[in-house]
Amino acid sequence: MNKIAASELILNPDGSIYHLNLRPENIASNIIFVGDQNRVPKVSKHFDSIEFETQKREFRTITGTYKGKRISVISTGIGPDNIDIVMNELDALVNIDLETRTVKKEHTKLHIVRIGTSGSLQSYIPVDSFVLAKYGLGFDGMLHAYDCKSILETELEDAFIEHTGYSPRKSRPYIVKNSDILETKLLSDKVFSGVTATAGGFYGPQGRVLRLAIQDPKLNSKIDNFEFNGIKITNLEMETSAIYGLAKLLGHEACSMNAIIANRANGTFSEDPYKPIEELIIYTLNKLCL
Ligand code: R1P
Repeated sequence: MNKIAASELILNPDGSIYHLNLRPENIASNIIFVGDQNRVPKVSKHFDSIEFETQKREFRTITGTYKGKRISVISTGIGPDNIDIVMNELDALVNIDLETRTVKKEHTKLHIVRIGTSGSLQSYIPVDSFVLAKYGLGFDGMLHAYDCKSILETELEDAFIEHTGYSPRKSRPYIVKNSDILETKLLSDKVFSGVTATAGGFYGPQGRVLRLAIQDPKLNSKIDNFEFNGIKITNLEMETSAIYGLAKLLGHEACSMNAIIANRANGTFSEDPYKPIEELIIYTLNKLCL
């Protein structure tokens, strides 16, 4: 068994993993991701009981039970670079023996659901609605650091690249499917199903122009009108594709639920963005812990 060096798998003096500050016994196998650390207690306030709480930087974790089922909620902060940290460290907590620094023989699967905020790209998906991401479409490039060819939806990627004339100077857009098991649990007639695009930034990478010109000013409208076998790109945020990619590579289940607080197609913003988030938290907890 290869021993993973201290420089590669970094532990804190108390044995917890470097960024998340967690030990293996601190997390449940059902995990909710939120971006904002202040959203963690907005999820855990619904729990029956709380057994553990910690925070380091933007990574806040609370573990407890909901309707008798053990569950953790963790804030990831913003962006795919943070998702690389959170997914690898969570996986290490369950699939690497931190004492011997070796990969465990038995694989443990995590069930991960992101509850995030997002902007809709389609006028038929209004503010205050919910979108479940059937696919994550990554513009961020993070996943290309890994040997990921086997999990990609290459036909869909090629059609998208051709339709948009995507610049070869940017990283190749990658597309990864969600977890069938979690989709079945979480989908209902209250939720749109779509493709969630993930950008590696908030302004230029999502086509927002303040003072800087962007590389392709027509990219957002080409994204909006892309269609392949009935599949359309529904919304834009900053984490989903990275979660889907790393979950699939590491053997975990993942699904992303989006509260639509802005509609980029018609320029509207929710009058009370906390309301759809609160409703999506309750909806997701109940579907997940049936
Ligand atoms: C940007 O404001 C942040 O909000 C969205 C984006 O994905 C990005 O993280 O999600 P969260 O509300 O989950 O953070």
